[in-house]
Amino acid sequence: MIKKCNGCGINLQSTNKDKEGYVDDLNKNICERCFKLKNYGEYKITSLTNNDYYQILESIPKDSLVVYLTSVLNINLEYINNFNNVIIVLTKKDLLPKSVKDYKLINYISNMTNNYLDIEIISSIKNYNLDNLLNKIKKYSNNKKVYFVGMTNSGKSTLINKLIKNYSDKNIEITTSVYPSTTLNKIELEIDNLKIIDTPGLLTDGSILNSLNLKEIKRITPKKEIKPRSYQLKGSGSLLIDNKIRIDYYNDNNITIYIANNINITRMGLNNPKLKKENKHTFDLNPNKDIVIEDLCFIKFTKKSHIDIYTPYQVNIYERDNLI
Ligand SMILES: Nc1nc2c(ncn2[C@@H]2O[C@H](COP(=O)(O)OP(=O)(O)OP(=O)(O)O)[C@@H](O)[C@H]2O)c(=O)[nH]1
Ligand SMILES: [Mg+2]
Repeated sequence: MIKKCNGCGINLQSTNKDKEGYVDDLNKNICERCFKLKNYGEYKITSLTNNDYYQILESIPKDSLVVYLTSVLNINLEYINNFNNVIIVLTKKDLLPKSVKDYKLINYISNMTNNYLDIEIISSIKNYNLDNLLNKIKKYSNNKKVYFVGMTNSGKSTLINKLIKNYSDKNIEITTSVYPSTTLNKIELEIDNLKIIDTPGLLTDGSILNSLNLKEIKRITPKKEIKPRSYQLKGSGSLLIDNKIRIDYYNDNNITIYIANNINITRMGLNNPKLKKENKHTFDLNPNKDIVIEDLCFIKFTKKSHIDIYTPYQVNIYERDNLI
């Protein structure tokens, strides 16, 4: 019988050290990659691709309940229409200021899609709304398997670990990490009479994480409640984020930046020699729009404005209605 890694779901094998699932001894329950990630924070890049992960999601029976997770910092419902019975879960609420109300976030999501049975806002690390979520899953599961789906890093495995801890007597911990592609295949578990299946997260080409090394990924990932930084912009100028991403503005505006608290933001004149002109993105914003720099930050603009953004990274930058 093929044995699977308890940490990432990949088939264990003891023949090829460079391939996923390697263990020196098949009696072990987690692969070497998970062992090193859990114990030393060492991350090994995997050769699996988004296509591999997508195929796993395609095998989900159409009548199953899908718990579709997306982080409040990176709302992405790109794949939601692949599924019929969906509970949308916004994760990592603890990272937004406490003053942000759940009903506003729910309202925002309900304007993006109609394809859901319910919406829940949670924080796994703060145990926030997990009872409510479990009740909703029970309500809609129909005694069938329940699939946890979402982009990489949306917090699927962290949530399942919390459900195991809170609602079962099992002593299992799936591998989680700040890096992309931690879970590599399906992991099936029984929790409180529910059959729950973790899946590998999907990747996007536009994530800034694709351009960063492991140390930088850790550095830009918010760990605590974000303290929004507000600026009253007068006339024209530039904001330089982390000494790299340049945002040029040309009229008065009130803006707020939501980014990890440790990242530097400096204001300067448009002719400052520090400023470089790389990969230009231009936006003509109507009032009350956000600009999202995928997996780095979002910026709330209040007034109509023309904005030029220059970045050394290949990163997706897009506008949306104000989230907050
Ligand atoms: N602040 C905060 N961080 C969270 C929460 N849930 C998960 N995270 C963090 O988000 C990162 C990704 O979590 P995972 O559970 O590994 O994400 P995943 O969706 O399983 O990712 P893949 O396996 O790659 O698809 C980790 O650094 C977690 O600690 C949460 O409720 N709050
Ligand atoms: Mg995972």
